[in-house]
Amino acid sequence: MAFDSLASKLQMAVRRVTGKGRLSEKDIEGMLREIRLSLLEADVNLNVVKHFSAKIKEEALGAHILKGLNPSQQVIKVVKDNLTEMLGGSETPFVTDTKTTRVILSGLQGSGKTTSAAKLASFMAKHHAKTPLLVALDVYRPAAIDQLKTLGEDLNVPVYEEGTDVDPVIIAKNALKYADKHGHDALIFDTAGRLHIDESMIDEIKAIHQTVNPTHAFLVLDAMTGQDAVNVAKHFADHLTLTGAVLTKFDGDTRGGAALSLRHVAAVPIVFMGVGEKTSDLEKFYPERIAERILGMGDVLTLVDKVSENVSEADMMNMMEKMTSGHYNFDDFYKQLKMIKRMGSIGGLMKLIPGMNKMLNSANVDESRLASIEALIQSMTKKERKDPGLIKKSANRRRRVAHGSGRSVADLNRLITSFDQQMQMVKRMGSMDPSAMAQNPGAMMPKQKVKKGKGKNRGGFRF
Ligand SMILES: Nc1nc2c(ncn2[C@@H]2O[C@H](COP(=O)(O)OP(=O)(O)O)[C@@H](O)[C@H]2O)c(=O)[nH]1
Ligand SMILES: [Mg+2]
Repeated sequence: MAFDSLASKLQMAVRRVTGKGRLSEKDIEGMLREIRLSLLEADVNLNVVKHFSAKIKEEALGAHILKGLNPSQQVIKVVKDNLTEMLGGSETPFVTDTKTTRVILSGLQGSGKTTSAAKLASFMAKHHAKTPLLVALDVYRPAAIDQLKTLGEDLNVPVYEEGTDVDPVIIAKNALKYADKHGHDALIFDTAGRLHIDESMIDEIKAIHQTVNPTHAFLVLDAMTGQDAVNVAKHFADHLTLTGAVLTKFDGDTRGGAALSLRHVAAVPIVFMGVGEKTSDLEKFYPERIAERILGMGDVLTLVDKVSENVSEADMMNMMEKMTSGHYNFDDFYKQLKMIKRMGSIGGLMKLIPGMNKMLNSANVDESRLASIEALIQSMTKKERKDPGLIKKSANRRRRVAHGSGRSVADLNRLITSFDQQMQMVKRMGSMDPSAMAQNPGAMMPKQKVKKGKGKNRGGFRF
C-alpha cells in the first residue's frame, strides 16, 4: 500500500513525543530530524520538506503547547495539520455542471489517462446521475482508441471517435454536438500523451481546451514516479489552466513524494486518486483522512461512511449511547459483531479504527473466532447476556457456558477481556465529542502499553 514506509517512519518519529507529560525543545528537535529524513526518503521535494519542517518547529515550540496540557497530543496535532496542508489542505470538491460537464484529461503516456477517463465516466454516472460520453482524442495510437472502447463497453458508456486521421480539435467539436443531440450531459476527453513533454503536445491540448471550455481540466499523474510527476505537473501548470490532478497508482507502493509535493510545487490540488486497474478503483482525495492514515490514527471518517452504508443511524446511535452510558451488554456485543460481519472483512475494517492498526500487527484477528464468540454468547442465559457482571463473578457460570457451547473457559475469558477492552476504548472515545477528537487526535493514538506481553497474541485485541 502507498505510504507504508513513510507511515511507519513518521509514526516512529512522532512516538518520540507521545505519552510524555513534559516535552523539551530537544524532544521536538529529535522528532523533527526524523520527520525530515522520512519525508526526504519518501521523495518529497526538498523545499517542501524545509518549509514544513520549519512550520512544525515554530508551531510545536509555541509556548502555549509546551506549557499546556497534554503537550505531546498537541504536537501530534501540529504534525497532522501540517501533513494535511502538504497534501493540499481541505478537500477539493468535484462539482458537475447542471447542464453539460466537460472533463479533459491530459498527462504523459502511461500515466493512466485512458483508465481514469473510464473511471470518471463510471463515477459521474454513479454519483452525479450523469449520462456520460467518452471521447477518444488520442489519434496517434490506434490501440488507444480500442482500449477506450473496450473500457466503455464494459461500463456501457459509448465512445465517440473518428479514427486516427482527423484533427483532435475537430473531433472534440463534433463530440460536443453529438453529446447535445444524444442526451449526454457529461463528456470525458481522453487526450494523447507523449513520453516527454513537448511543445506540440502542449499546443494541441491548449487548442482542445479552447474548443471544449472544460468544467475540469485534470492532469493525470502517476504517483509512482515521485519527483518526476511533480516536475511534469509544474511544466503543465505553467502552460495550461489546470483545475486539478488525478493521482494514479496509489495502490502501488508509492513512497508518497508526489502527493506530498504537488500542491506546493505546482499549485495543483489532487481531486481524485486511482487505486487500482478496475474502473471502480477511483476515490475522492481527502487530505486530512490521508494524513491521519499516515500517522496511524485510523480513518474514522471512512469507517463512518462504511458503517453508515450498512447500519442505520438509529442502530448506531442506540449502540453508542448504550456503550457510553455503561449499559452495554453481551447482547449488544453480539449484535455489533453481526454488524461487523455484514460490513465485510474484520481485518480490513479494524485497520480503520484508531489505534487498531498497531495492535493488529501483533494480533491475529481470525474471522473464524467470530463463530466461537457467537456460540459462547448463545450459551448464556438471557439474564447473563444482559448483565455481564454475572458471568464475570461466577466461575460456575463460566464453566457452564463454556461447556454448553463446546468451547473452553479460556475462550470465554478471552471474550470477556475483549468485551472489556472495547468498553474502555469506547468510553475514551465517548468522553470526547467529535469536534474535540478533531482538536485532539493524539488522544486516539495507540497506547503503547497494549503491545506488551508475551506469547502469540501478545497484547493484541483478542477474540
Ligand atoms: N495499479 C494501477 N494501475 C493503473 C492505475 N491507473 C492506470 N493504471 C495502469 O497503468 C497503465 C497505463 O494506463 P493508461 O490508462 O493506458 O495510461 P495513458 O497512456 O495515460 O492513457 C495501464 O496498464 C493501467 O491499467 C491505477 O490507479 N492503479
Ligand atoms: Mg491512453
